[in-house]
Amino acid sequence: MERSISQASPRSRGARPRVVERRAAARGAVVLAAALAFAATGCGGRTASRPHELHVVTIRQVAFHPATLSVAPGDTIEWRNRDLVPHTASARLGPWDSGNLPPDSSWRFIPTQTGSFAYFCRYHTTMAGTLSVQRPR
Ligand SMILES: [Cu+2]
Repeated sequence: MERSISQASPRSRGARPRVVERRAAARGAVVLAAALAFAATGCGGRTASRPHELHVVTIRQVAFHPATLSVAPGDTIEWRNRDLVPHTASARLGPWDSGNLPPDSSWRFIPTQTGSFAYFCRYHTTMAGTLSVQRPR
C-alpha cells in the first residue's frame, strides 16, 4: 500500500507516455491505472461510457467532508487535510490506509472493489466516514 503523499500531476497525462509509465511504476500500479484512465477518457471528457471522476474529501475541524461519499470503481478519491493537526483516512476492515496526513497534505486512492467501506482517523476515533463503491447504472 502506497503510504507516501501522492504528487501525481494531472498535467502528465497524454504527453510522453514513457515518462508517465516509469513514474507510475515507482509509485504503484494504482497511479498507472489512473494515468491510463485519464488518457482513455480525456480526463473528464464526454465519452459513451462514464469517465472516471476525481472526488475530494476535505478534512477540517476534525471531520471528513463529505462524511459519506459514493464513487464508481476506478474513480479517484483525494483526501485533503485542511486542519492544523495530522489525520489519517484508514479503512476499518479494508486494506487501504492513508498513513499520516500532515496539515496541507493530501492522499489519493483509487478503489477497484465494490462495497461499502467504513473508515476513520487513527488519531481521532470520533472522525468517521463511509466510502461506497458502486458500479454506475
Ligand atoms: Cu484525525
